[in-house]
Amino acid sequence: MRLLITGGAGFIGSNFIFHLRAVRPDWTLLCVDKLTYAGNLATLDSVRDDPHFRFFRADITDETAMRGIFETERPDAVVNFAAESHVDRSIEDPGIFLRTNVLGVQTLLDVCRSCGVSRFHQVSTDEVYGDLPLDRPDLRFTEESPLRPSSPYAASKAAADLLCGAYRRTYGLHVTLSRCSNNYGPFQFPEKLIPLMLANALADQPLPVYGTGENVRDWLYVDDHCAAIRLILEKGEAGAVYNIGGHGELSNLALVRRLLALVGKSESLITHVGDRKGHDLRYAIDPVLLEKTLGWRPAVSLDEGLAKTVAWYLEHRLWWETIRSGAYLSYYERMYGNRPAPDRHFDGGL
Ligand code: NAD
Ligand code: TDX
Repeated sequence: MRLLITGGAGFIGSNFIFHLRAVRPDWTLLCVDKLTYAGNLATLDSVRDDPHFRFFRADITDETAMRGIFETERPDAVVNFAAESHVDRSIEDPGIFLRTNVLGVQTLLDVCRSCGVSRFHQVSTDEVYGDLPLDRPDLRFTEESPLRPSSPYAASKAAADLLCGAYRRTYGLHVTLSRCSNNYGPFQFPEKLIPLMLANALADQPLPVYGTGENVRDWLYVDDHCAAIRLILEKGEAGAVYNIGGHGELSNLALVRRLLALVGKSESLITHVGDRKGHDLRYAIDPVLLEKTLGWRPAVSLDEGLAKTVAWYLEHRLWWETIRSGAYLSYYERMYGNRPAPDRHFDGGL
């Protein structure tokens, strides 16, 4: 298998590369990444000398570059992780989200089509479904739930999902899609909730919880997501959509309290700040299709995964401190420097 992985220098893509190195050591892995602020080559240090691994710095929206790589490297399959992935950034500046997350996917699909790539897997997100109410714990997202994205990020991912479906139907491309809940684990960029809170707690800085902190996310350890994608790639049905999640629901406030307990810091560091615009209330995935058809089960419980993640961030301070000391700081200042006081959640429909 010659597998082309886009976005492999980011959080989940790099973990996918490590997962495959461990369980499919004979596969050749071709990593394509633009190395945006979120891509970090240092993350791939452990595989860079592997003869079955190659790295290409390129933008998935650049058709000429993509065609060149595909024609030279002749991948059998593609898994697309490359994306602008941070909701808050999409609220600030949606344009780059549409370029990479929609036009980038169109470029990849076109190149796959003309180069005869036999499989394309698009890594999507549960955020395409919008949110669920807090007072209906019985409700979960299924693959049939309507697409009701709330943020520009989620809308761009939903658009890409629709494109994938259209290429399947129109051109008969072997496309699969997965929609996973919130991931956590090693190498997550410290703008996302868990690494940001850990880094702040370790520095005795305030922990900025948006709004009331009652918003619920459904957490999955990153390696379980990676295992699910590999299964779909190997056994998934063409045209199918698979939800991925491990019933790991927790409110943001409860999660932050657990992180503080794990690093032995005081809850007095918690600071409520103004809410995210359009902030989704609750995500919850029903993974029954993936469990029943492909036999997937998460291997790591939330307790175990959080302990492993905290241990990793404690042991790899250099990785995230380097990021936090660089260009990230100006973004951080913009994001949190002049944040308004907490306000109400916007609950209007479209
Ligand atoms: P990330 O931001 O950590 O990594 C994204 C990677 O894509 C980076 O290495 C970046 O350099 C690269 N990239 C960005 N634009 C590119 C472009 N135009 N061309 C080539 N490379 C480009 O993101 P992540 O958290 O690892 O998410 C990976 C994928 O999984 C995304 O598609 C995201 O929508 C999806 N997803 C993420 C989560 C989560 O909790 N993080 C959950 C479900 C789905
Ligand atoms: O400082 C913060 N304070 C805070 O309260 C940050 C960064 C986040 N939050 C809240 C917002 C969310 O309710 O924590 C929750 C998680 O926030 P993020 O880590 O930004 O993740 P989320 O918006 O849920 O999106 C993530 O999961 C789905 C990924 O970033 C997406 O790429 C993925 O598709």
